[in-house]
Amino acid sequence: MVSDEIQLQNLLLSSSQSVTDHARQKIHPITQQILESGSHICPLISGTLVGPLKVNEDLTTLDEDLKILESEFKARTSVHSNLAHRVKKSLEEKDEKLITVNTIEELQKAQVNYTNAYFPLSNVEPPVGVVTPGNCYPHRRTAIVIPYRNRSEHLKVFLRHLHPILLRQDIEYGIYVINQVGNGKFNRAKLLNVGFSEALQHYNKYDCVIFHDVDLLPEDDRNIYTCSSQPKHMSIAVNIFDYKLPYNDIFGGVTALTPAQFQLVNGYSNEYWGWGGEDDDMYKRIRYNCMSILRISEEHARYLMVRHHKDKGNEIMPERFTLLKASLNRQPYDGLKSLNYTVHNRMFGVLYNNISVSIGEPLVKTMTQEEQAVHFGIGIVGIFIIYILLFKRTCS
Ligand code: UD2
Ligand code: MN
Repeated sequence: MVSDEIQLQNLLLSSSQSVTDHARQKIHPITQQILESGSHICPLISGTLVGPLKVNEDLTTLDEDLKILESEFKARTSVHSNLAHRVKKSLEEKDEKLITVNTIEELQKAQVNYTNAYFPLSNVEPPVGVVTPGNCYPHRRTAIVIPYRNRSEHLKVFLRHLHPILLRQDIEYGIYVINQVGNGKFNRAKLLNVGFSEALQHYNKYDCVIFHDVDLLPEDDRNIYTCSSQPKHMSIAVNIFDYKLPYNDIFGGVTALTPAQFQLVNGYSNEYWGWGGEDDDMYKRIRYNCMSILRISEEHARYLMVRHHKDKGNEIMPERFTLLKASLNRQPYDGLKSLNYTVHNRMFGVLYNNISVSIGEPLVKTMTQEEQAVHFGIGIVGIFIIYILLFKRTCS
């Protein structure tokens, strides 16, 4: 989906042939300056992409590599801080009045001296924790939300791998690690709901939210981290599935939804505690709301999943099939609308943002695999004892 803001920007800042003189007069002085100074709007497909990539899984240099990346980030200056601030200051000195115009319709209707129409894209600098391109003005803004607990090595490999790719893609982005506090049952879907609301609270200009497992590493930077007119499934070809879709309706791994698409389906269900089901539930929500799933070419959408065992606290949820059957009944109330959680800590950093949360416990307690095994064992022993008691021969 192309937001109004992007349409507006494209209209005003595309080539001079497509923008009438009348429209040009409506351009804010800051935008004018951007055009004149040669700074440009980031292209849809950046020229710096390299295509297929090798994933660096070497753990020995990991901490050192991240330190270097962090210091590079600290030294970066954005186009915002360079030009927009200077122009804004000079406007303020002249005591000019700025009028906010957010959409094309507003702009066209505006009965104002158009040269003072404020073009919000150009001079709003993003907060700490959002990375912005260094040499062009972004018009695509993506929040990457990661459900997380006890996977620090995976997270470091992920950050080292992903940042350079996103920088090459010339988008504005923030990475939100949503860390589930405590040893209770893991709930990936609820963490993703938390991440969605936290990211938009932090920076309300995101036009795309990508829900991303921490152990998945893209193997091609032509897999662009932005949203589409339909919800997008991005991890199509994953090494553990032999680079093929395991089943057609799969919607796990890495997915991209605009805020409007996510809100339309009321986010994820909060009821899937433990492994599995939450991704299929989301697939149903999307289809139920008459949207389709978009997939880019499997040549570009390749991912490597770092090998791992099942985590403690994320055992397979046996009740997931029962939940899935009633999925659409629950959709109107179970999701973003019923989301509750407690934030322990918010840390907005150079390389990522960490949000530690308590998300509660399942209403109905489910058994862990060990508990199931113990119950099964007790059952067998019980049957054996009953058998012995009933059929025991007594010798006189
Ligand atoms: C599959 C899906 C995944 C999800 C899951 C079922 C793909 C490629 N992946 O992954 O998206 O639907 O099945 O729930 O289709 N995590 C932690 N700590 C934990 C447990 C999980 O950080 O203790 C996070 C982490 O980001 C991880 C993600 O949750 O990548 C999914 O868990 P998984 O990797 O154990 O599940 P997996 O690989 O079977
Ligand atoms: Mn995994």
